[in-house]
Amino acid sequence: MKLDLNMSLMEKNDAIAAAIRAELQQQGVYSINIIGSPGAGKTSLLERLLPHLPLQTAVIEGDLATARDAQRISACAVPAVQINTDGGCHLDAAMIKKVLPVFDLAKTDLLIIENVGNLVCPTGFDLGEDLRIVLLSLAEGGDKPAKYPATFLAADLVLLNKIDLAELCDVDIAQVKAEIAQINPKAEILEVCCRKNHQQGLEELAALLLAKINAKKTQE
Ligand SMILES: Nc1nc2c(ncn2[C@@H]2O[C@H](COP(=O)(O)OP(=O)(O)OP(=O)(O)O)[C@@H](O)[C@H]2O)c(=O)[nH]1
Ligand SMILES: [Mg+2]
Repeated sequence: MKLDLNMSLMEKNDAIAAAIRAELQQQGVYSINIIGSPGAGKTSLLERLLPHLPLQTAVIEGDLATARDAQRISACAVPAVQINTDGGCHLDAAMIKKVLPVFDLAKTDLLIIENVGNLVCPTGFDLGEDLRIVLLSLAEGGDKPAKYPATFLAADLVLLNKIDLAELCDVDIAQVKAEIAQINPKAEILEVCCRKNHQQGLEELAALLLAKINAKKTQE
């Protein structure tokens, strides 16, 4: 792949993302990029969702420091690699490209990338994904879609997590959904709860993802 020296940072990222997308497509790997604030429940979502997916899945974890999230995913018997950004507030396509050889892509159906916890910075960086999920914790307050519209505009699927805390946090779920629909009418919205013993919406989410993966396969 050729990268022109005069390319802007974003042009370079987009060129690498396009190469990743082509490689994953060639290997028959569907990919998902999950974006959400620190603590929104991204890793919890994966811990609860992975058992519902009858697929060979690989996970890339992005965090400023520690390998804790990759360890949590490995404990689910799913291959995981941790990227530490050492202060960086988002993953970029070059970081993904570098770690891809860790996985046996020929034997992988699904690659899930958990971005660095941040509702702003990851938005502009294409990672070569097929599907972008924005995970919103309702405990953060229902006004976040309106305040961070670019992130929700770029979402294919918005997950409303911590649905168990909505009432406690005075969040009107119907209002949140209406505000997301106003920003991005195309985004699908699902309610989930990722607490270990109070799971909700995970089977529905797994079915939705499997349908999307199958739809892409039949297009090819
Ligand atoms: N009440 C409630 N707590 C949840 C839910 N999902 C996750 N949590 C809790 O939220 C906290 C943060 O969860 P994580 O899964 O580590 O969040 P994260 O988005 O991966 O965090 P970072 O990777 O640090 O950005 C944990 O204490 C979880 O147990 C939920 O649906 N309801
Ligand atoms: Mg996490």
